[in-house]
Amino acid sequence: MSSLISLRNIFTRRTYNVAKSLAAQTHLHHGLRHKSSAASDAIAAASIKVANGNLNDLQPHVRQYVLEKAGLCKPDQIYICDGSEEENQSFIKQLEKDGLLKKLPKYDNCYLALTDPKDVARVEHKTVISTKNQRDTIPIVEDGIKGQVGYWMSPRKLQEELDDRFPGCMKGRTMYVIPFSMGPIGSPLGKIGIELTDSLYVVASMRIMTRMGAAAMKAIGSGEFVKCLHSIGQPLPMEKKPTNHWPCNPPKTLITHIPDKREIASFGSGYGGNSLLGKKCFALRIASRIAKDEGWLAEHMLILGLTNPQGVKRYVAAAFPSACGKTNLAMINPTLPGWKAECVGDDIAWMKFDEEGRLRAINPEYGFFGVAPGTSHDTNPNAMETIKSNTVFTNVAETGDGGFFWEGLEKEVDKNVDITTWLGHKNWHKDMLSDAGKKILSAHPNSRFCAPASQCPVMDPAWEDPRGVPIDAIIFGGRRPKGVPLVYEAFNWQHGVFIGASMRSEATAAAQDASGKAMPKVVMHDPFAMRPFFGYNFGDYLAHWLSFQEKPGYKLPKIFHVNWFRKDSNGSFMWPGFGENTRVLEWIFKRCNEDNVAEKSAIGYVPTEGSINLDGLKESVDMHGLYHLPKDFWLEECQAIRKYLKEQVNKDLPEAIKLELDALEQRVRKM
Ligand code: OXD
Ligand code: MN
Repeated sequence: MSSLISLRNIFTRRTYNVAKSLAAQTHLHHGLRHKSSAASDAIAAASIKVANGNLNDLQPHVRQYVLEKAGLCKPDQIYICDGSEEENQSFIKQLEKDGLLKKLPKYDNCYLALTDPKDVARVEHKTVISTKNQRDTIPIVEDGIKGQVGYWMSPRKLQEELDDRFPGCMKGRTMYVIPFSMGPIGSPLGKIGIELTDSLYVVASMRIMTRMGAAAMKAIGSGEFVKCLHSIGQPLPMEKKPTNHWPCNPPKTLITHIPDKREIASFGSGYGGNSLLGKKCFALRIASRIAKDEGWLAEHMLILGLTNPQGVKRYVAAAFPSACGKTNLAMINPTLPGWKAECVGDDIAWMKFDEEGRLRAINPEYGFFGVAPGTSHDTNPNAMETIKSNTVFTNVAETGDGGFFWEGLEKEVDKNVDITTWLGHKNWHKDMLSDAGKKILSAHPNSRFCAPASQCPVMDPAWEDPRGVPIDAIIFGGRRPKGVPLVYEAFNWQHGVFIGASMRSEATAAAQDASGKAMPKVVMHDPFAMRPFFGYNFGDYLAHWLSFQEKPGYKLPKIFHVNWFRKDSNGSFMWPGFGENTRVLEWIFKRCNEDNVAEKSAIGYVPTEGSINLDGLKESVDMHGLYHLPKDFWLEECQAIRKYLKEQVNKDLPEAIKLELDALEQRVRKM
């Protein structure tokens, strides 16, 4: 049964009839247009039922957007979300009734969603940015080279694709209007969006991930808001019953951005980064473009507060590609006595220089949408505490006693408890093999928890400070099994920007190849950990970062690179990682105090002998090995970076970055 039917019984229906005033307002429209005119769409929508809220109470430009999209998507009714707990509970009940959420009774107010197995992750090749000029979105790559830093679509093609998808796509469903704030409401660093969606799972998740509801709607006033349209792309009645009660439309999935118009339209996927449009689509792709226009930075970075035993506090922002333990670092429990670490955010930082020239950062999000597998009391006890209540889990396994399970929790569940995998295989156990000899995973590798940030026991007292927190250091990192030392510091801002541009990390290209064999791991370029998230041409992005060094009075943070993942010749990790990473953070902290604990190397400043505090470390660590800079490795690294930047950024590569690369290569040659 669709959510619509029972919502009809729950909420009083109203009919909105403002055809005349709408016709007069349509000239305000600047966004995506269906081939029939926006005015006639809006007029068609004017007699639509409103299940909750009052369209007359909306600001004219908000009402305009809602009605125009309702006219296009033709939902049965509109529901304006107020964000209240009562409303949320009614949605959860509805989701349970529709089979989209299942209560996990072991915890308080926690639920499990299982998706169609075809809708489990972000789909990069179906994620596009549309600008008039291709070069505003992506660098023009060298002939015969496949671009890797974003996908561009012409406005004409985009219009065709949208016309093929959105007209009538919400028939039989409800269009929910979600007003939301990225950042504390009223923060000078925050921004407002409105997401229109036909998915209640999206509404419930957006309520966790953003500050959603009436206060955000009020905050719009007559101001700008980012327009976010989302549809699962399955009007009713559906031709086929949805798999797992999860309607979606994978063959037609398309995630589109129009940065010039601050507009997003996403079709066909209900999953996380494709559907919770406040996150990757708005807070990174659209926001990075707004940030360029307005002179600030929207980055794929965690924000962490560190207090030393003397009570001095500093904040750092850190960018890591996926699979590098970003959420674990954001919630680190320091092992060094007297040190405290507090979390401001685990994924995205919006950062702007204030009138005193200090870089200040907010976490635009309100929750964590974290990768579940690998999270445990050993790796991240604070995350485990955070997800004990009010959390939506997606594609994890379920235990017979109503709990969650995933790879990494083996030590934490009763050996005799039944485990049902995300795909519904019962009696799962860790040695389970399929006919083909492949391991069956209990949870999907990209399964997630979606939990309120306020529940994290180590949230920083200033995490909601509207002014943001002052950033003293920016850290780049990657998973580098060879050659890259534990930590090094950029010589200056420009060198630091070059280090960000050169970021690489080991990733599994795919879990299996076509024949089911495991694929080798490869080191991939992921500049600034932003490769899938740049909202504009990566070359222009580099120029934007570089421009801050020209600004008088700006106190530029120091820039570092860390690598927790170096391996020895036996393939074992050389550094213990996790809470012990505080030892590296301590060194970074000292460098921010200008302590004399660094010496020059070919690649940057590295710690002087003995300056990384190893007191109390349980295992012995080969610090010389961790710092060794093999000449051959670094020459190859220079070559790989040169090839990548030449092929991928080509004519848009700022001269300053080329000079940094030449200088690095020269220093390495002299090693
Ligand atoms: C995420 C990602 O989901 O970076 O945070 O993919
Ligand atoms: Mn991320």
